[in-house]
Amino acid sequence: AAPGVLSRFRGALVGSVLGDCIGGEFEGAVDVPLDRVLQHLSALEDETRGDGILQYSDDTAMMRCVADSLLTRMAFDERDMARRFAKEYNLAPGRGYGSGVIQVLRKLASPHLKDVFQPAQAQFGGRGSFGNGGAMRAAPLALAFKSRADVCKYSRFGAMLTHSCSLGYNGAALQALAVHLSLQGALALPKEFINKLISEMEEMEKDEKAQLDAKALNLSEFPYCSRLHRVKELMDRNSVSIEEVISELGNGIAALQSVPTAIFCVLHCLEPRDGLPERFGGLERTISYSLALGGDTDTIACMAGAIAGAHYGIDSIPQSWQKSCEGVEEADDLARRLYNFYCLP
Ligand code: 8NA
Ligand code: MG
Ligand code: MG
Repeated sequence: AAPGVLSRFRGALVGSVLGDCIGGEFEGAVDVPLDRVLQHLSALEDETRGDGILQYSDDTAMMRCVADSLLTRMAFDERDMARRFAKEYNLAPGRGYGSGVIQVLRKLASPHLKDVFQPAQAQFGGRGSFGNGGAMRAAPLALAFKSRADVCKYSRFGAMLTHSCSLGYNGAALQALAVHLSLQGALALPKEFINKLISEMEEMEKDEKAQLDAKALNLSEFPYCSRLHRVKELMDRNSVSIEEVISELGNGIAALQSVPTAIFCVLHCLEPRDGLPERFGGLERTISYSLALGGDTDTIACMAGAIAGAHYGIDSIPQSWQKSCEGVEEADDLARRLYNFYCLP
């Protein structure tokens, strides 16, 4: 039976934390053999292993700020969210933040700051960050808003607090939309799922700023749409190598090189795949496959984990994985509270 809505909410936020914690092991690695991924995963099932719990990184730290802010303010409040990012960074600066975003977080801590979007706009010579930091924390926004238009609008605003380049905030909107559609069961029809994402991104990328940013970065027009078309082509193929996925979609810290990749991981792993254990369910396949791509593994697995968790629900996630990762209980609690706030009549 398809999971219920509460199970999907919990799966989304817990799946995101698992991807971050489990993916941290391979962050930045160029070549990650599937054997090593499976070894890392089977160690999670070993209760006697001595290396303790896997810690979460900036991805989860900021996702928690987004959820806490939405729950406390009962709406999107950019000043409150900015303050939480700054406070969280100040309390735990060693969670692996991107080198650029640290400057923004320091400025956001100033009590004299008038415009909370200003520090992000000053990044990279005024061009703004195109990193995946807005997208990695976008999942709670997909749980908080009922309409697709609101999910897009607020995930873009939420990202703009640190990422003012349209590639950065449109990537966040794409990730939030993918989670939102998945919560509604849309992955039951994968072709329609990807087509919906393409048509939403067409609207977003028509925007003048999006056109200018793409040109300034020497990208084709409609960069997200063209990546999503590549995702669609790869979906149609019987076999796809890891190398092809990396060269067609990317595995880097730019949102353009990681959000469509995460979406592909989920779609590709809807079915059993060669090299992955038969006993693995879809969420386990999605996370293992994301790690095998190498590159920004914690963030790609975090984003794929949120989309997959929304599709398969909380009961698809092995207890041993949940017990191995820091912050799972808190994420579960945030998901339940978002459900209570926004889903009950
Ligand atoms: P960010 O805004 O600092 O962007 C990340 C990086 O992307 C920057 O440090 C730049 O190198 C590059 N970049 C972004 N925009 C531009 C631009 N306009 N021109 C030139 N270079 C640019 O931080 P973020 O929040 O987007 O980063 C998210 C990633 O950082 C996540 O993957 C997260 O896991 C983390 N991360 C940490 C490590 C680590 O050392 N632990 C490594 C990679 C990523
Ligand atoms: Mg990280
Ligand atoms: Mg990362």
